[in-house]
Amino acid sequence: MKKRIFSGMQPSGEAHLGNYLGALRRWVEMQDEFDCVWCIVDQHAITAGGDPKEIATNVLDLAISFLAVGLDPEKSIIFVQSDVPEHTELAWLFNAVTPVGDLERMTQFKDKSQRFESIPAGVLNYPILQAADILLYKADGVPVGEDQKQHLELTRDIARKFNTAYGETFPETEPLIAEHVGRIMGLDGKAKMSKSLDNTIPVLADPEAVWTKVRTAVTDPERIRRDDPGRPEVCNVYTLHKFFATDQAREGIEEQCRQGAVGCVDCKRLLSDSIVDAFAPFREKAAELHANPSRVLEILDDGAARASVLAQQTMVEVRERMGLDWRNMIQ
Ligand code: AQP
Repeated sequence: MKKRIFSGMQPSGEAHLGNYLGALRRWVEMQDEFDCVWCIVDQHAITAGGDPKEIATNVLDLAISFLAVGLDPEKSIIFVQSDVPEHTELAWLFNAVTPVGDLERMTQFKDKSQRFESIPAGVLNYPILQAADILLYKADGVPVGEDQKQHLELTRDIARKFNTAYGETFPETEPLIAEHVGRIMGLDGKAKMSKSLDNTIPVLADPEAVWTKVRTAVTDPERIRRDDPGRPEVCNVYTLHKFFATDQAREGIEEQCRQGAVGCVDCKRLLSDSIVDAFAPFREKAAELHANPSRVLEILDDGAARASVLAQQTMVEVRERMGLDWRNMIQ
């Protein structure tokens, strides 16, 4: 039997280079080898509020991005979290086995809670819903970026605690974090590229929009004049070139940067052009899908129906184990 893989992405803005390199590109590769379930996690995107209209539009846009980069509904289940209510049911039940202290020590909670005067409980409980997303499908592995490693450890703890309290039910899911792409840095070169930090390079945007973003990227801060020798090893633009340029082109950029023969603006222009070229076929496919949203909705409906079958199987088991299948249990 093929191993089951689950992963999700928030519809909280345009898919960016970090999402693509750290997640989507790998998801596409995994489809032939594994039994894959890919989810648009809209219930995560509302944990800290948000404009309802924007979230709804983002769901459709993210579904289009999934399909445009090559996720294939013939090979994988592609669906929206809120279409399968068992996610929130299981999350509630996992509250019974999750210590509050474990949630409070999550780095992402500590970082995000700084942004609020009054912290929404959803920001604290987010990893419980994430554990439910994954364990509902009894996933063997979850491809994620490094930002999610700690949450995945918590998912394993929750599975262990549930199994100890109620009997063997859930696997201990493995985080699948790829080398080199686990943490793509944002345009500021300091923080992880992240939609909520507005430091992203969108992957399906038109060429001008890509350039508008890339031109603001921070480079080597010690390089003041154009002919100052650069230090590619500290420059995020150079790091990003590695994902797009051939070995030969990359070596050329590195050498010219060290000699001060190529300026940072030219280097960013090269990067922007490479990104625009690399994503051209995906942009084309996305435009086709935008013109035919009913096809996208069909795919999501079918995905939700297939995901529901798996989710319901797990919940029958969980309800019985926890004493919630009470009508049958009192007979
Ligand atoms: N910078 C990144 N480098 C590598 N992988 C990344 N991922 C996200 N950013 C990077 C991976 O993409 C998948 C989807 O994650 P997400 O929807 O939480 O992405 P986000 O852009 O980080 O979203 P937000 O809305 O801005 O959320 P926060 O602020 O929570 O990060 C995951 O597999 C993730 O690891």
